[in-house]
Amino acid sequence: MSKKALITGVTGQDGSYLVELLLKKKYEVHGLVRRTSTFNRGRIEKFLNLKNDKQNKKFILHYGDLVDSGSLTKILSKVKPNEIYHLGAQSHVGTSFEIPEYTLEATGYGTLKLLEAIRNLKIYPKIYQAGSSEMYGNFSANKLNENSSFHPRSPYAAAKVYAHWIAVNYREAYNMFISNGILFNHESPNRGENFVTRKITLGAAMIYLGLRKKLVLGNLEAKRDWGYAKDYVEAMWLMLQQKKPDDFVISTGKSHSVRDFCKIVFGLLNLDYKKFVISDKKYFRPTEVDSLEGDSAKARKLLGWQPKTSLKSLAKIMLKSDIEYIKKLK
Ligand code: NAP
Ligand code: F7E
Repeated sequence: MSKKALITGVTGQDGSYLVELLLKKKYEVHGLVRRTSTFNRGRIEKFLNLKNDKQNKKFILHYGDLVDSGSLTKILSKVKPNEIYHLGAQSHVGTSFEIPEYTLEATGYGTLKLLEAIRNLKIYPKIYQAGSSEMYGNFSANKLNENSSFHPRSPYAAAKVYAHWIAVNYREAYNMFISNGILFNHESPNRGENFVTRKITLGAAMIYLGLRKKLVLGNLEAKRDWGYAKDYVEAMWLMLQQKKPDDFVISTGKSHSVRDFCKIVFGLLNLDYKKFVISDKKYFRPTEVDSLEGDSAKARKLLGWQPKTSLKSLAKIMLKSDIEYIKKLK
């Protein structure tokens, strides 16, 4: 019998790559989706409309919401998954300053509601909890690993610290199999359009195709350790294939500034980014995380995981996809 997985956040960037990976591995995949007024299944549509009917039946969506514990209980008792990938969250750091209460509600409290529902139902799935490098906040001279301390610098990061520690607590208190991934930034053509890498590849593609003159960004000096989402969902899966739950940093170990990423992307089009990119204070955050660089030695050793995609290759993949996307729209 095939394993059953339930994904919260299935319509998001990581959800889309995880569905692909799990279907390839012959899982029956269930996804929690919220009701939205416009269609938001673009990233996973191709897995729902497969001509191959057999595969289609292996991917099933359920309406629910992380702020609605009744819906979580209903889905969990119906599906009884072997593995849960908890990716659902209000995941935009900048926006979390505008909607801090909702961010805590969905990202922090939503995690507690999910764990509590699982515990009360007396089901015993393996659970992946989507932690974030944003939890570290302040830059440290050393690369950040599982033992580095947290200093959240946004309502989003504070909510993720709560989610991380409540997951550790449920693991210790109730012996539940919960692994926290502490993932550094990961990007792809499926990245939301208001995260900086996608904003840059989409903006550069539009400038290249003559549809725009300028690209307005915020802080160009911030540095991030950027990897490819497709590589990172493999690490999530590997965490749940272990005998024991644990916490793992997933990162490339190399950081670059937003300015560097602009240079790479515009350079691929033989354009000088300085002629097109503007930095505007309106996109600066009240508190910024200046620099992040992760040490994923533990994951490399225990999971046998490693990143496969360089930043330049990632930029190429994203840019190519955005040029095709805009040409299609035109
Ligand atoms: P994303 O593209 O923003 O996707 C977030 C997902 O969460 C979407 O499917 C969204 O649904 C869903 N969601 C939001 N609020 C919800 C609610 N109240 N109830 C149910 N679902 C809800 O994020 P991502 O980049 O795939 O990231 C996946 C997870 O990893 C998130 O928890 C994120 O915080 C974390 N993370 C991401 C990164 C990264 O670099 N990408 C790094 C570390 C950690 P809608 O489509 O309906 O909005
Ligand atoms: O910002 C700077 C911005 O929004 C990266 C989420 O997936 O990764 C993501 O959070 C940096 C920041 O990602 C713009 O100030 C400059 O320093 O792409 P971002 P993030 O905040 O790092 C972590 C690991 C997560 O967990 C989150 O869920 O880029 N920046 N100019 C800009 N950022 C945005 N969004 N837009 C700009 O115009």
